[in-house]
Amino acid sequence: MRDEKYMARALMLAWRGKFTTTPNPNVGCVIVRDGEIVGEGWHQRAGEPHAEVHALRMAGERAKGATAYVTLEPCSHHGRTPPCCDALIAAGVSRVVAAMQDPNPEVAGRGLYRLQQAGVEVSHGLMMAEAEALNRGFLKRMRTGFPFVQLKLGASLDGRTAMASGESQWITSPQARQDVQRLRAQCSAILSSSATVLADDPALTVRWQELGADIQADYPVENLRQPVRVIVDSRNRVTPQHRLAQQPGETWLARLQSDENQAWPPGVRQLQVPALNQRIDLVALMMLLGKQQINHIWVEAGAQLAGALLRAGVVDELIVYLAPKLLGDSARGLCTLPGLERLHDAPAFSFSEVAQVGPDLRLTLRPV
Ligand code: AOF
Ligand code: ZN
Repeated sequence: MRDEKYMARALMLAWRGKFTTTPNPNVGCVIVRDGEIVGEGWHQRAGEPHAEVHALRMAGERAKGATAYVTLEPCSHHGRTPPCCDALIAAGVSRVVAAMQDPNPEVAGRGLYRLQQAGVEVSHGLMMAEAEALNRGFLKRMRTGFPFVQLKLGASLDGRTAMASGESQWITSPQARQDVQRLRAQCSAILSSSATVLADDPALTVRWQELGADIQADYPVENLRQPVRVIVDSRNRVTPQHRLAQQPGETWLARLQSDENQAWPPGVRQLQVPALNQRIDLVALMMLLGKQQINHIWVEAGAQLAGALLRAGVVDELIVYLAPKLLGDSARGLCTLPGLERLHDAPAFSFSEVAQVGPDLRLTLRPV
């Protein structure tokens, strides 16, 4: 019971890194001695100290004989920073409670094993589901090599996304669009298509001032990180003049063949991706993005790419903003899929959450 209270606090602290830690996971740590919290911390940014190190620094001498609650197994490897299990042993911590093991092959049980070998009492599995929810992208990439993919869609009550003319600003409410900004800010990469770039010339950036006063108060502005913008561009249609090529952060153009004749701004890279029927092989693209340490992808695209990703079976979660409007029969549909002969063949989903966001609904679904 008491263990749960401290682990809940460690989880809460871990979430504070949600905008900044990628490609590293969100991790929180609480150090307790004689029923008193003597140290706590969370991982803030890749390359910077891990959660345990922050907590140990705060605890100082009081870490001796204490219990450390960590939302992820303490690491055992030399990455950008030294192993946390060694730091915990050196500080004289006598018990470590981890919510889950770290599936990173560099760690994978070795952190807990080394603690145990050093005489530290070790357990794992407390509030594991909550710890899994912290790092869906990191954990999927470590386990499978693939990023976690969230597909965002905005639609009317009759499942339409734009008028026949293409007019689509705005079907959903300002509150829903702020919610989108908040989720966008947490991903490692935003995926879109050249069709969207050519039609709307979007910036695809996170705009801190649009995230809301509560977020701005809790997360200082220097934490700003731009997700990588990844554009499926099989016919090399994006140019250096498009807005997204000039934004802070990086833009990666997923192409069949790179184009050496254009002078790209410094943040732009061309990724060569294998073809499937003369288009970008989306499964190969996901594998490649996983290799580039992209944990979590947020897709904001039109009906074509949305349909293609669903058909390729690479979508882990759908986020649908549903506006209480009817756009009528001539309006455009949610995603392009080949016509089905039988209901039996219809792709099916299950709802995992329904929330109201301003006047709209946000539906969270998983493919079944
Ligand atoms: C921990 N505590 O707070 C985090 C851990 O390159 P590095 O040194 O930052 O190591 C990154 C890896 O360490 C990352 O892939 C994951 O396995 C683990 N992250 N481990 O003990 C932490 N962030
Ligand atoms: Zn560590």
